[in-house]
Amino acid sequence: MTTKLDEAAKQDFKAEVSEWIEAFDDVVAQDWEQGAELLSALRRRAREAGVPTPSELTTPYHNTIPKHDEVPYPGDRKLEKRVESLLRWNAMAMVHGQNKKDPGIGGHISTYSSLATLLEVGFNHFFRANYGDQPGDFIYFQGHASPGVYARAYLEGRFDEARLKNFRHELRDTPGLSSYPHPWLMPDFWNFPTVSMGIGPLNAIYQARFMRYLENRDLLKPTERKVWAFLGDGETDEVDSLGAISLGAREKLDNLIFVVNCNLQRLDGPVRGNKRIIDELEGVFRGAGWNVIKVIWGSDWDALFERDHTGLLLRRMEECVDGDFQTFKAKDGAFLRSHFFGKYPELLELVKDKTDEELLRLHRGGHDPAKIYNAYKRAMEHKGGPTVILAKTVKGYGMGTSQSRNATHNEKKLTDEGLAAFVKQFDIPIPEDAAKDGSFYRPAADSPELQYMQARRRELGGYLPKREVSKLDFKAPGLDQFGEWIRGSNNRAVSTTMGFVSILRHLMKDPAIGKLIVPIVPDEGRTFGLESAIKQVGIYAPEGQKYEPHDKDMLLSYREEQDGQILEEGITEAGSMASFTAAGTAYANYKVPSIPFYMYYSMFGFQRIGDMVWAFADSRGKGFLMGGTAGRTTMLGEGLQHQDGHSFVLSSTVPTCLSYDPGYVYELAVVVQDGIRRMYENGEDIFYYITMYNEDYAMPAMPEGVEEGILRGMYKLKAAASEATVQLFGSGTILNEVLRAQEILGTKYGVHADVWSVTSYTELRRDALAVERWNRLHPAEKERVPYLLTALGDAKGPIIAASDYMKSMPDSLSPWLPSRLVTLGTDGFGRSDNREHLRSHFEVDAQSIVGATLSKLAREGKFKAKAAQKAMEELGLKVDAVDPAKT
Ligand SMILES: Cc1ncc(C[n+]2csc(CCOP(=O)(O)OP(=O)(O)O)c2C)c(N)n1
Ligand SMILES: [Mg+2]
Repeated sequence: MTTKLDEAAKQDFKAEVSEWIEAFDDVVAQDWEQGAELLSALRRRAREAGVPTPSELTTPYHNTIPKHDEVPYPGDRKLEKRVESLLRWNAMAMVHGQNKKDPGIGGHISTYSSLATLLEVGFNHFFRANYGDQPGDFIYFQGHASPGVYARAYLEGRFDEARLKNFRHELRDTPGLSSYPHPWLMPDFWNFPTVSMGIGPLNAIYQARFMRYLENRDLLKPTERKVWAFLGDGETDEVDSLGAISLGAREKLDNLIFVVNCNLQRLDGPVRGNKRIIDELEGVFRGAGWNVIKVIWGSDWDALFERDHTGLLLRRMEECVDGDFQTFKAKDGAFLRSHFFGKYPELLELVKDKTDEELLRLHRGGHDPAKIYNAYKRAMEHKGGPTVILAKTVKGYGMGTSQSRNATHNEKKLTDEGLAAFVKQFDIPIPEDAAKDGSFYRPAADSPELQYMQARRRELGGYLPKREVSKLDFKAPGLDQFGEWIRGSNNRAVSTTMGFVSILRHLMKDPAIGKLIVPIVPDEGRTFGLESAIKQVGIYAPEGQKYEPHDKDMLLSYREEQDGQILEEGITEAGSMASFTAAGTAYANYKVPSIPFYMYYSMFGFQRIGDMVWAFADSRGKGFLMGGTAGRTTMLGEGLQHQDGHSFVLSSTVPTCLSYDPGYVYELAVVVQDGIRRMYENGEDIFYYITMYNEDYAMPAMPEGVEEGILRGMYKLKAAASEATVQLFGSGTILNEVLRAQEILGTKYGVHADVWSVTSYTELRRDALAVERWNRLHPAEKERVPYLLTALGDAKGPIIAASDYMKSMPDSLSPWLPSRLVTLGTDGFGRSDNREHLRSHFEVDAQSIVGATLSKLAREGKFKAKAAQKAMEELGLKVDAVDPAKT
């Protein structure tokens, strides 16, 4: 709709617009929230009337909270500043000193220098160490800011000087200080590993969600507890950082606060040199439904803004991109005057009474405690969704010539002059020589600043970070509880997946631990047959089920409940892994020993979210990763991207992960039972990776006395009819092929073989390595024997090992089985075809196992070579086919 207005009408209209704005200003002056309501009512009205109202996601480049809405700062600014200066110095001294005595040892100072005030306002006024008898706030620190967190523990008296001197010297006498937050290395201190960019923010979102899950399921008393995640602006480039933010808004996580340290730089240079990262993030977070609070300019800018009636100052800021802002902070006050204010005579006039020095010191919001306090306070009070605070800071703040330089991230040391200038700027009372050496400085415990600091922490319930694990009263169900699965399937053909789901359902009914089970699934519940579990315990949905499911009359309908037990994550393996992490560490963080079972497509596990698994292990996480649709040839039809033949190679790299490849449900049951006992009753910091297959076959009953073998990695499953000259190893579903091969070998070729079920190559190898190490270090003592060899005993002949995984798994035992071992496995890309063809292609079917056995016997002179060659033909083996590993 266009309307032609004549000149007079135009003027009239202009006046009307001014009147409207004035009226609006009046409302806002009284109550900004009413202003917001008015605007949204108008927008709604406009939409009803068909007037296009494109909504803008970004606001002008200034602070979200206007000056007149700020509350006064409640703390003692002078003492807090003093403490902060001491923290800055000691963090710097620690990194600097360490690099002086041990060149190249590394460390970071510029991240903390930009973050210090943001953390200090939290430590002094917000971060609670407990809520009565309940755990306190959770803080995800920027990993590279660790030196500052250590410096605080030093001032608090938690660390002594010797401890600081062991920063990045973890292998010396005094307990070390790890480079970054690692609960594995500092189990009394750090809670959350964050240093791999993106992992912290993602885990924080799911932590906040899991907290609500525990509350909604009556496992945790609701409190005002918050999850605070501090992240870098560069870190937001990681898909992990932003990929799950919509969950925060969708589930109304007002217990979640992100603080993005927008120092405009990452490692190499500016985050968005040609744009403004704060604008970009504002749009992204607001679009996802977050409450966004920008903290751009410090209080000393307020007066300038108040005097600038034309809006020119704001306009000038909006003409600048982050590359400009970075340059302004890297240069001096005169440069700022001429290049920023100098563009417009009116702006030069605005700052004419300020010296260059004063211009240089005009603070950014993220260095102003009053602005930060107001932002945090509003974030705490915000209801109905998460908040992100976008705080503008200076990277390398106070580091003289290093400040805001592209290379500042990697700065480890200052020059002597730089150090002298630093102690002068922050008024650290140490002699210049001591400054140059990077001497620490901690005032007397009864000094006003330390007394103040301690009083603030007392008020907030104690020190942070800290990690405490209490002994929990937990009794694992005994193996008798698993009787049904130990006795086999009565000839009914079932898969290990089906067996597992029925074990899971049974566990959830256990009166003692049932509630603690946390099933997690990324939109694959039906693939694993979870429908019955969905009906049994419901899917967690904080708002319940607002609709009537179309299948409500059916036996197994889709059930969402506010206290539902299953975490149905949707299609996000990373999000599911974050839930697994929150649930698997709840024993420490909430003192609730929840037991997560994360069931997923094994192909989309370790190789997709491997870094998160590593962080999970670092966190001392417990629980069960259940790799479903396992195996390169058992997962039929789906092809190259779906068929997993290598997750065990990856899982074997995680030191606390125990991996099992069970072929029978009783094996799986034994591992799960023992796992619950070891992790939760014994308190061992380990977790499990167990594969589940979807091939159906009759599950036998458990033979007598095989439990130890199952857990340690192998046991004899089926002895040969008469004395064996060959040993066959089988794992997972390929165990069936191995049993068939045993049969063919005996009946057709007169070769007798024992069959062994190998449940864990990883565990067998770890045991053998540990024994070997002991033998190496104790040459004068009687040699010990690895379990693998003890179990084999005097079993004769070559060993042919076959599994649905890569050959490197059995090959990892070759140091202890020299020349005896022949491995068959599924190296190479998968194909879409059926099991029979896949197993033939990858040479892991019964025929291939028979062929490999005869061939090995022939090489050893125990079977006629010609006969072996002929057997290949009889068995239908394509001896000249291209190697599947290469096709
Ligand atoms: C996944 C991952 N990739 C790369 C790195 C290496 N790295 C460490 S810090 C850093 C830059 C961080 O920039 P930003 O997030 O802006 O934090 P700042 O130090 O500026 O506060 C990089 C690339 C890492 N730690 N993790
Ligand atoms: Mg940055």
